[in-house]
Amino acid sequence: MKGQIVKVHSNNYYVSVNGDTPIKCSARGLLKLKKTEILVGDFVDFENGVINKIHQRKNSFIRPSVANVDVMAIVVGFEPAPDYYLIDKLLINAELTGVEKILIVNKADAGEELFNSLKDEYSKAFDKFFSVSALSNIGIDELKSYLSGKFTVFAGQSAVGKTSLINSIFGFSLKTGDLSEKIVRGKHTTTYSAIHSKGDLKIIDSPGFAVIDATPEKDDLKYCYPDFSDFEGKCKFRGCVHISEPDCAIKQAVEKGLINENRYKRYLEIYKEVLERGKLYAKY
Ligand SMILES: Nc1nc2c(ncn2[C@@H]2O[C@H](COP(=O)(O)OP(=O)(O)OP(=O)(O)O)[C@@H](O)[C@H]2O)c(=O)[nH]1
Ligand SMILES: [Mg+2]
Ligand SMILES: [Zn+2]
Repeated sequence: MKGQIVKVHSNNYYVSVNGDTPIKCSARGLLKLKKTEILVGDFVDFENGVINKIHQRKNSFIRPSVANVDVMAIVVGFEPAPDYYLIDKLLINAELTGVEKILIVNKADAGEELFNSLKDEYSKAFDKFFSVSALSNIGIDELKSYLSGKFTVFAGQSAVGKTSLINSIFGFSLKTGDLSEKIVRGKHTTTYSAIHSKGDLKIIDSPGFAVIDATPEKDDLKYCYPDFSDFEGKCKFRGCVHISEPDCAIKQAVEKGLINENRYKRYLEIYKEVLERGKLYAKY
């Protein structure tokens, strides 16, 4: 039988067939031997509680650890303060797979300042922006109708309100956490990814995280910036990576304010990181 993994928890895989109540399964020895990780969102063949085969994936992510999604929804809020590097790196990895990228700015009950500044800074990077409040139900209906019929993953820092949004969208009462407790004790409330679905809505709630790697090779990083695309190919040197080359169209566009300067500055830092990582791998 073919089904979809809706939850992975301590070597148990929960498989749902056509949205039905999930069946607890284990993985066939061979899959374990190959160290093939089975991800939430994977389509699998299973029989008598044993998964035999993972179907080819449309896409997959390491963090959050999910497969086959249509939309990467990055969730932020005014508290905890957004980690812009984390947002950029999530976007970079999403760009490599071609999934749709949306920004959900939660906690709008506290104002729309953050939403407006992020919308400005990331205007080219996201396909769509939402200002919502899980607690006050602001913007939830619009978000729901947009996500209807798409398979979405909620990703982002701990305590931004991913689970609170799931509760508000589906009318559930999943466990949410207290911000101060998370900051003081570094405690995450959601500890594993799981698909939640009802009608046409299908969303993965994932555990919050603080660090991820940008996965592209250094020369490909620039292609993960839609901000640059209008100016690509206009630099003096072919193969310009827009770092220190002369007559760089990207740098000129930054100076003219046509590309957001903060995004570009972080690009330089992320490029360095990717470069260092490449050197590290080359040692082995
Ligand atoms: N003011 C305000 N607070 C909110 C809103 N949504 C969530 N919160 C609060 O944010 C805190 C964290 O909420 P969670 O939903 O547990 O956050 P999470 O992103 O799922 O966190 P992890 O599971 O650890 O990744 C809780 O104290 C919520 O009450 C909102 O719309 N406005
Ligand atoms: Mg959560
Ligand atoms: Zn250039």
